[in-house]
Amino acid sequence: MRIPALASLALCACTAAPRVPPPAPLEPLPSPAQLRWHALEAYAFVHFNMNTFTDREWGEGTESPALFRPSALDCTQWARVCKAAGLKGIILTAKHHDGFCLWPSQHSAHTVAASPWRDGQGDVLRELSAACRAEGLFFGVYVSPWDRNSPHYGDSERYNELYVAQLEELLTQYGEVTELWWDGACGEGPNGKRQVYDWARFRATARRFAPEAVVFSDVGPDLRWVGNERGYAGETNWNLLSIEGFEPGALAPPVEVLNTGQEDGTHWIPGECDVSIRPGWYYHADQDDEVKSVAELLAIWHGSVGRGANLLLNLPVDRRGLVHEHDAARLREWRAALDAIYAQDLAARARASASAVRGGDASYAAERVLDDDPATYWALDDDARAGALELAWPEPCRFDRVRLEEPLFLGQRVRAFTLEAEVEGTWRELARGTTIGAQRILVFPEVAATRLRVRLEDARATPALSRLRVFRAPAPWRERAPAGAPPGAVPDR
Ligand code: FUL
Repeated sequence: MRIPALASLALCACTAAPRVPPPAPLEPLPSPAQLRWHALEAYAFVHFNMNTFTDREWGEGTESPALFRPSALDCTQWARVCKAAGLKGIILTAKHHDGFCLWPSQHSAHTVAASPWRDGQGDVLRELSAACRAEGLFFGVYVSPWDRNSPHYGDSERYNELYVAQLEELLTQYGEVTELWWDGACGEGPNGKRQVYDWARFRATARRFAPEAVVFSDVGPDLRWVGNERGYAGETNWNLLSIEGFEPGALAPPVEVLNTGQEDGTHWIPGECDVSIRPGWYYHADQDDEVKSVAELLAIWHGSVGRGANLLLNLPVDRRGLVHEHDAARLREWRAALDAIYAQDLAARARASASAVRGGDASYAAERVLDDDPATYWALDDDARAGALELAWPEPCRFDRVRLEEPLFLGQRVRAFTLEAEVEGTWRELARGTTIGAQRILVFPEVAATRLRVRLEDARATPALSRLRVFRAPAPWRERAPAGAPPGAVPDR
């Protein structure tokens, strides 16, 4: 799927050119591919491979290819389930640690070509990439560098050569690959030899064959692991990370750093939150009744997307080769809840004003946060580090959540902000936070307010806001403040 580039949107955003030049972009900045990625919000992981048939999470690499025999594999079903759930793409485990390849790799004998499935003529990647294209989803691949089957694993140079050749197959034979996903696991080879991955070469290979793809690992180069597999980014979440001297796996930065990013990080490497809809990554029939609840999935979405990260939600496809009915039903309920919660932007009925506007130029006025054009924004003069924006309603407006966005193409800026509401003539604090980034969602017990104020209190450079939205969730999903929780906190797990 092609996502429109923000850069080209920017060209047609304002009919009247601004009189005052925009704030200078603050480095580090996102690449065009990263900016497109930020707009995706949520997409699916699919763990489906040899482990599906052995009921395991990690295979040994000695499994017989004869075991791989899905009875009714249908990638169109996966794509339709994902699309209906609002998930924007699918990243498939093309090769997991046991080394079995879901495509007929010329560089391994341990592949679908040696299996009975489709008489050895099948190629799951071909079927999935076609299904994704047909349904308007992006397609991505997980390719484990750890390969417990390869006879060359541990013979570092030889195996790196083979791995690079497999990357080339994956990145050139299936149309556009939007995301390439690397975990950092590096176990011992069959002879006890330690493999040393050539990450620099792997990265260069990805750039060569898929320059438009975003590449995920603990330390990027484009997306970082968020430090846990529960689906939660830090409440403070910088898109910035310093990677000098670090590598994926054992040499990665501490998980706390990956969780929050670094305000003074040297590279733009935003967080991606991976989590499975069931306890396991792979399908296990005895987990059919352990699909996460809608409430859990909503909390995960708010803990990832609502903190400026993206959500990679795993679906363990079953032995038939289908997304199980329980998972598909739960995804539909989850999407219905999200659609109901975010159905109506109440800011559209408000009047916007600001404590100050950049150079007094209407191009940067408060109401720029009310349109859904990501290229327009409210901005302040260069020397400002704080400012306030207000919405006013003619009648009290009931709401329980606010969504904020920064114009990321200018770099990530805001370090501290507060939300306040005027309720029956008295101002009260609703929530406070640190970073905003791509998006920050604050949830709080419902108020009926005549005014809402976003007070930007501190920033790395003059702050700006591109969007402010206000919502009221239907009763079942309305926030009930957990005892002792700070105002505005989204319940964590
Ligand atoms: C990890 C792997 O070891 C797990 O099996 C799973 O694939 C997870 C998403 O990444 O590194």
